[in-house]
Amino acid sequence: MTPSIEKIDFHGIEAFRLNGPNGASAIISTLGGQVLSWKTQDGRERLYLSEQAVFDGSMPVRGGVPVCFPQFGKEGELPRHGFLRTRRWALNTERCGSDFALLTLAVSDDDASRAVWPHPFQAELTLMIEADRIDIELSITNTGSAPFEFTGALHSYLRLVQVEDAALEGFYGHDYRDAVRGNEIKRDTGTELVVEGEMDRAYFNVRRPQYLKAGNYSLGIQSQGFPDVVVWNPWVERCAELKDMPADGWRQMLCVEAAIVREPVQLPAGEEWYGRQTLVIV
Ligand code: TA6
Repeated sequence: MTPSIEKIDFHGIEAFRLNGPNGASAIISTLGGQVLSWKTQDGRERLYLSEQAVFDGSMPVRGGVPVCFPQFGKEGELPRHGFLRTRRWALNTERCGSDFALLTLAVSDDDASRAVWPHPFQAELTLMIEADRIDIELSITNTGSAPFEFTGALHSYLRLVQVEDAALEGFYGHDYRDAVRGNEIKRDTGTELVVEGEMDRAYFNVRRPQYLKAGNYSLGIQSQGFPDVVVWNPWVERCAELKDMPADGWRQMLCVEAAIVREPVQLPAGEEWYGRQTLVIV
C-alpha cells in the first residue's frame, strides 16, 4: 500500500493518520501535537494510550508522546510539563515517499502563553514513520529579540504486555536523579533496568541508545539533541491517584522519554534548536 496521510476525527479531536509502508501507521492529534498511536507493519500497537484519557483539552491526553515544553515536570513556575500539551497545533507540512509518511504540526506563542512565559517562539513537531520505525522531532525557534532557556521532553509511553517482564539496557555508568527517593543523585551500576516498583529517574547526559526487551519484542530507542532520558512508571499507588488511568494501567506502560532536565537549553534570539527520538523494532 502506498504511504498516505488522511485527516480523521479521533475521540472528537482533529487528528491525522499516517499510513506507512506494509500496513504501518501512526496517529497524531492537533491537540497537543501529540502522537497517540504507532502501529508497526505487524499491526501491533506500540504506544500506550489510557482507556480513560481525556480528549476535551481540559487536561493533557494520557499516553502516546506528550510534548513537554518550555518546562520539564515541576522544574519551574509553569504548569507541570509546560503548556503545549493542551494547545491546538496546526498542520504545517505533509509528504509521503515510497517507504515513508511524514507530517509536521506547528504552534507558536499567543497572549495566553506570553502571560505565563514572556517569550515569542515557534514549535514544530515532525512525525515520520517507515515500516518498523518512528522518528519524532521537536524543533523550537526563538522568534523573539531576546534569548530564552527551556527544558522539556518527548514523554513517550511505550506499550508493554506487562512491565514486570521488561528490561531496559543502556544506562550503565550514568548518573541519575531518583525522584522517588528525594531526588537523590545515584550512579547506575546495573547492566539492565527492571521495574519492580514506582520508578521516576532522570538519567543525565546519555550518549548511547537504549534497548528495551519487552517479553516477545525488542525496541531500540535513540535520541538526538535531548541530553537526558527519563524513565517513569507510576506503579500501583501513584497510578491509583491518576484519574485518567485505569487501576492496572501501570502494568501496560513504561515511559522512556527523550528529555532536557538538568541543563536548560539556552536559545539565542533567531536561533533554532531541535531534538529527536527514534524508536525502531529490532
Ligand atoms: O516524566 C515523569 C513525570 O515527570 C512523573 O513525575 C509524572 O509526573 C509524569 O511525568 C506524568 O506527569 P503528568 O503531568 O503527565 O501527569
